Amino acid sequence: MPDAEAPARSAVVGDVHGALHPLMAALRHAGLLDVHGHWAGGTRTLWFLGDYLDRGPDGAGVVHLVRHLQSEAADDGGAVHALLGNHEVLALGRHRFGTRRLETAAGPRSFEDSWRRNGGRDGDHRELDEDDFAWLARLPGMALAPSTAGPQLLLHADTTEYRAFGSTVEEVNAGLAERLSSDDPLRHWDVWARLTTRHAFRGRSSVAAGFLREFGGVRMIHGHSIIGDALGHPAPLTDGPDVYAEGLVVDIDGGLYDGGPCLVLPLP
Ligand SMILES: [Mn+2]
Repeated sequence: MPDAEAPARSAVVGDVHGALHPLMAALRHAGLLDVHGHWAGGTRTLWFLGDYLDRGPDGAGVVHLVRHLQSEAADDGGAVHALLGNHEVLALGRHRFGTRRLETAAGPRSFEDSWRRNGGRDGDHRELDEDDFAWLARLPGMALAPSTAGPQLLLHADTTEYRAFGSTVEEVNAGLAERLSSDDPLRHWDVWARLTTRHAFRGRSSVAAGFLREFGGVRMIHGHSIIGDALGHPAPLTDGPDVYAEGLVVDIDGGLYDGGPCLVLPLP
């Protein structure tokens, strides 16, 4: 008999955007972090869906927390996994290519300008070191998380543009890593542009079903698109994840930087 009081074996967290203290409070509430900021999840597994940086006060602090939890969880026989968000792609582009003028499909752009327009914070770039940027550049874009309900397809953005990088989870992750290690800023820009699109599955359960057939998983869980924006209410009124597309898709972006909650979704 499973113990009804036992915490879920795995949990998923959406976009943090520099909101270090609300994140820590939510992880403590879920029993995954102790009051000193150390891993308390034992052998449990925690997944982050990307967008650690920008908009909020301490994106670098969020990256450092995720990284030290990865190491502490591994020591305890647990695991912390982190996926790539479009804001990590932006931070990497700004770090590597700065103000260089790029002739993109959308017109002339620079990573510096786009980073600034999308909530980039100088403090984050002062506090991230080369090892942090190397870690960001290796983050996978997608993962299949096991659960008793079947594998859950985890990804940052609610977009089908991941198909441009590959047709399996492994291919997508290899394709992203190859592009993010490229010296060609336009290859890098292409990742940012594609992962910034959204709402591909809203009201389109057949698109969601096709995407799940292709990449695997009985359900997908994403962040990136604030639940309140999609449902037409202010972010602070969000009280839980939004399950849509006939139950095939779950949005867990509560809109932390907009005053919404930090949602921690347990997997069955
Ligand atoms: Mn995003």
